[in-house]
Amino acid sequence: MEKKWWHSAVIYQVYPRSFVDSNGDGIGDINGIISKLDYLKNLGINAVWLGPVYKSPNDDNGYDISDYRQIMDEFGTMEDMDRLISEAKKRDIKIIMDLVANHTSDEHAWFVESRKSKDNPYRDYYIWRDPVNGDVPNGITSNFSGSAWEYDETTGQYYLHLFSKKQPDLNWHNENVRNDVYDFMNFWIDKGIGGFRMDVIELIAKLPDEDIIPNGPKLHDYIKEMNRKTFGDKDMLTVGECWCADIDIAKQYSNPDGSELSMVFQFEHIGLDQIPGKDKWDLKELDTLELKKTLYKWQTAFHDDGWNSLFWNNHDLPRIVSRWGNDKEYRVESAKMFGILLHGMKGTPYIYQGEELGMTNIYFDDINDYKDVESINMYKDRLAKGYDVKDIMHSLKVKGRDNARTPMQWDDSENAGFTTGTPWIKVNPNYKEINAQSQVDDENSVFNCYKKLINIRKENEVIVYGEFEPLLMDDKDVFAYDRVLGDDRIRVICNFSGNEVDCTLVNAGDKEKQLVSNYKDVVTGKLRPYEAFMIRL
Ligand code: TEU
Ligand code: CA
Repeated sequence: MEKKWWHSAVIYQVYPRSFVDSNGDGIGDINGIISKLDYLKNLGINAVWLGPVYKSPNDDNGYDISDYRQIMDEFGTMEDMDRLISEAKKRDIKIIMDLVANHTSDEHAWFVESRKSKDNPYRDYYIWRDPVNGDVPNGITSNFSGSAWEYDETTGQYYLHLFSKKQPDLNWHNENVRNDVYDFMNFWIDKGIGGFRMDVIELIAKLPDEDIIPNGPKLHDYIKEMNRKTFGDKDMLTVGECWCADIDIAKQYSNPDGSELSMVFQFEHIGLDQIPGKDKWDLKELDTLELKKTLYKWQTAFHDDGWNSLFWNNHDLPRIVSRWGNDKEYRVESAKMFGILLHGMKGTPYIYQGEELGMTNIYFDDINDYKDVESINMYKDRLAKGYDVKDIMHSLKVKGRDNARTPMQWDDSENAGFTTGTPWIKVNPNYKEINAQSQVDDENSVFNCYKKLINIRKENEVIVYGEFEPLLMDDKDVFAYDRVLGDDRIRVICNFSGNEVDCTLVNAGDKEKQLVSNYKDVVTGKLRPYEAFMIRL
């Protein structure tokens, strides 16, 4: 397979609103990000996936865009953005932009026009339908609760919104829509960005009348067309967000012939702690054997015919150390275990801001502390449906997206060094204990474990291109595997549990062959709670 820079790269996701506030208004901004580029350089990452920074009324924190060619007022100016790209480039860091093109804001000029009249030139940019028996056109529901159809008085029709009603879905079957999207993509490509993360890209070719939402029949035609008309001849990283991709679909997207994308985010492992067929809020305990089977299935799926992305976290997901680890007495050990388990695998790893510090979930008790439209809509919806408020709050604590969106914890000063003003969302009170300042120079910190993992990938081709060989498939506690390239064999061993467990896969005395570990010394024949290491055999 032809080698690509993004095969050996590690990507760091910045959620701009919560990263660093440079001007005291309580909202993270572009100048704040620039001020932390040296921190990111020190960590060793190669690219930043930057959450949306385009002009937006912020119904969904920038995933509702009103102008793709301007910067959100709160985040700064286009000059700031150009400087971010060039300052990052000086440090060999590429900027991957978030491409949110399944929908726009209802305040985007296209939609403002579209809703004016049935014969407006922009009418067909969105998806409009007549009422059926005085009600919604069909039963499609929004990802943010309730019907996906919103009635618009002016013309007496409904428009489709798969997310909030301030996020009308674009009609990708209209060629003008597609060309306008390609135009603004090229506008950003010309600025020297390193690629795109494509928001819910699998939804663009929907056929709402046939109840086909993800993976519409024309999806891959559109992606190939986009590729040809925008990034196809550039050396860019492109990653599609694909909740419904199976292995065959992922191979199609990530075909090494370069006709579509570099890779996709698939979420099969992420859905394992919800009741099958229900919502993410309907909780189920994780079955670790199921998790192992899922991870290993994807690890062994590609042989020079596709590429994986690797992640535990993003801005939509709870913090992994709180979710499947232990965010109390074994916070440090379990945070490192997740890092070691993931970064030994084949694919491109993504680190979400604060993951490298072992940041935890927030556990708000008051619904008014939640800012996320998804959480607030779910709360109202379930309350109206008669759910117990205690159960609703519990689901939010476990799965709410705001868990990942509390401000980055930089130091132990007020508001964790995120802002000198009032933060837009509460800071996690554990910032005095968990913050970057206390970790950067501590060789035993989670930060330095991640730094080492990033470096291991750079120095060991076997981690990038080696085959993946599963071990201990039936052990519910120990996750182990080998990576093999020629004569080089690296073994990764992780205790996924908070108990001491037996393990005879390696001997004590092998400490010097360990590339990274989360305990200082070695013991023989067993693993301590969340113990994890990589060892060269
Ligand atoms: O997410 C897509 C998506 O399906 C999630 O919102 C999902 O419904 C839920 O969060 C999973 O737990 C993308 C973005 O990542 C998200 O932040 C946006 O809100 C959404 O698209 C709409 O643009
Ligand atoms: Ca600010």
